[in-house]
Amino acid sequence: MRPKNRRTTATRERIAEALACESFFPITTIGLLHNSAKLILELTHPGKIYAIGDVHGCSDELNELLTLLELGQHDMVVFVGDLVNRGPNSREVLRIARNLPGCYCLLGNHELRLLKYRDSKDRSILKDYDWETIPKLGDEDWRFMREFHLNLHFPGLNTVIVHGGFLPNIPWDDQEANVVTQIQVYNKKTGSWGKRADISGGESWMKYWHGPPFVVSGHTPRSKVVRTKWSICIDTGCAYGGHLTAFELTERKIYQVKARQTYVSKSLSDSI
Ligand SMILES: [Mn+2]
Repeated sequence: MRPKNRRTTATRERIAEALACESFFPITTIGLLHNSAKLILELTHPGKIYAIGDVHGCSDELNELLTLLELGQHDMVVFVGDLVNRGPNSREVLRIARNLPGCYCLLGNHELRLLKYRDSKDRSILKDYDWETIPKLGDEDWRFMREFHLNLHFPGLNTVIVHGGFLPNIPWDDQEANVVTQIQVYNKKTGSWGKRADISGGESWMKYWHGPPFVVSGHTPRSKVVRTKWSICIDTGCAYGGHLTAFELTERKIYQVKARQTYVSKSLSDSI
């Protein structure tokens, strides 16, 4: 089954809004291409659908995971975003994804920030690791990142894949790029949301997400896969010496490879 992209134009506009600049034409153009009849058509998908968690430049582990998956001709791979930064080889990860047949990439907060910088030239928004990545990226890498989707919906599986997550009580397909790429926690009392470290009294958005749809996300690294009835997070901190995880949507199976080394030090929580 193909993901439904009926709303792709709207989500492209949302990405463009988040980029907050006028040079969003490549996104819009690509959005129209993705809105073609071919992608709107929901086919009976004969293969598996693998969501892959935050790769963060860990190209060796990605190659190992792809070997483990033994991808068939009809299988589909969806990267949940944050392919770049932190790990040793962001450009190689982008190259692997670009050349993988049947591959879709979602927009992570790292790609969104890099694209914002690319358009605005505002250096103040960049993090230290962006400065290491930017000189290594070529035009084809930037063009590729602009094609990333905000989310992918598989109606037949009642499942949506997104980088960060969703706020409760708002339809998932009506939420802004800044929210869905960045949310980790939500404070029910104040309604505020953001990173775990920034929101006091915040709890994982997953605790407040009661579905449907079932949501597959990354973005919040933990030492293991965590899940609730209506969501799963597959960011297992590969760049922090954890694992790189794939989740197969039709059989709901987990595949993992261990990080070859700790590229960045951080202790990982094992709880939601
Ligand atoms: Mn992220």
